[in-house]
Amino acid sequence: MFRSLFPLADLLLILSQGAGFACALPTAANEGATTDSCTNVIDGVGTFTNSAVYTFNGSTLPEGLHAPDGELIKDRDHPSPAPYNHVFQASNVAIKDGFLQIKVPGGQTPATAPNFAITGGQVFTEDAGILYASVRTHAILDTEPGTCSSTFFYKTNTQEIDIEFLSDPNSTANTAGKASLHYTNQANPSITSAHLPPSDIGSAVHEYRIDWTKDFTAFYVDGVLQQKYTQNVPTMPGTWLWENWSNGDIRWSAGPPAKDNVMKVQRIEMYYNTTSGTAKCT
Ligand SMILES: *[C@@H]1O[C@H](CO)[C@@H](O)[C@H](O)[C@H]1NC(C)=O
Ligand SMILES: *[C@@H]1O[C@H](CO)[C@@H](O)[C@H](O)[C@H]1NC(C)=O
Ligand SMILES: *[C@@H]1O[C@H](CO)[C@@H](O)[C@H](O)[C@H]1NC(C)=O
Ligand SMILES: CC(=O)N[C@H]1CO[C@H](CO)[C@@H](O)[C@@H]1O
Repeated sequence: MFRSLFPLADLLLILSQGAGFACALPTAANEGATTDSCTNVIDGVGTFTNSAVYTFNGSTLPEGLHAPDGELIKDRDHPSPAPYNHVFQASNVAIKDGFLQIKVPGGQTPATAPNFAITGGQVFTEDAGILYASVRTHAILDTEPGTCSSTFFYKTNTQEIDIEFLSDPNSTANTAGKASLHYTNQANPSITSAHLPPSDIGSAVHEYRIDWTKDFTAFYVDGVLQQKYTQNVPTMPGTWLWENWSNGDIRWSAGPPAKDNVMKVQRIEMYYNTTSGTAKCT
């Protein structure tokens, strides 16, 4: 049988966040993988065998990411219902001006809309086997009141790690009447806390980072630790997502927004392990 031999090309980069990673072409250990795997050592977090960097210079979503179309979330059927449902539409996801743009269009009238739904957008990794990661999302989060914009890990409602920005200062989940960032490990009950965002969250790119190991989750803004949890740490493999949505619930997203609310992602940098068998090192 043909065995391909690759030179071991070690590339050591020291990233600004203190992450060093060495990428290598396939070796005997991972021969047969569809793409290269690599060794990414993140200080204080651990080692990850996969990495992906997504930028949005083109006009379509990069390979590895997907935007669902027509996924309806029935918030009105919850035991504690929201006024409206929300639905993710691919038409609310655009790649424009170097950004992945996820929109909740302004001026929606959900009382008369199909399924009483407010439309928003979502993008997720096609890899649904992510198990432990350090994911950095460089984004501008819109302050137009009435949405929840987020980067998060999801498998089930009790296997979920979120950074969420609630843009309406009046959301009763926000503190002191200020639009806030919320860091959560979902479970029953969830562990969550609200933090004031950077003052220019709506106009400047900031780095929102979640680290997830078997022992903890940690939440960073621009490389500065905001929160660390050791309770409710997910243990199952799942998907990474980016979303912007609204369901009119004053206890969370509030809204819908009067004007367009557009979450703009400039760059996603992920270091992760996966159980899916599709190794990636880009
Ligand atoms: C990722 O997988 C590698 C190889 O199995 C392992 O050595 C490493 O500890 C894992 N990383 C984390 C954070 O669990
Ligand atoms: C793509 O976008 C990233 C981030 O916006 C930028 O740093 C990079 O230089 C761009 N690459 C090209 C080929 O334009
Ligand atoms: C928040 O509540 C205040 C006081 O009721 C109100 O003036 C303001 O318009 C509300 N903001 C939004 C975005 O609804
Ligand atoms: C991160 C985030 O906003 N996640 C939420 C997305 O919407 C679903 C359905 O409303 C919630 O269950 C998630 O918590």
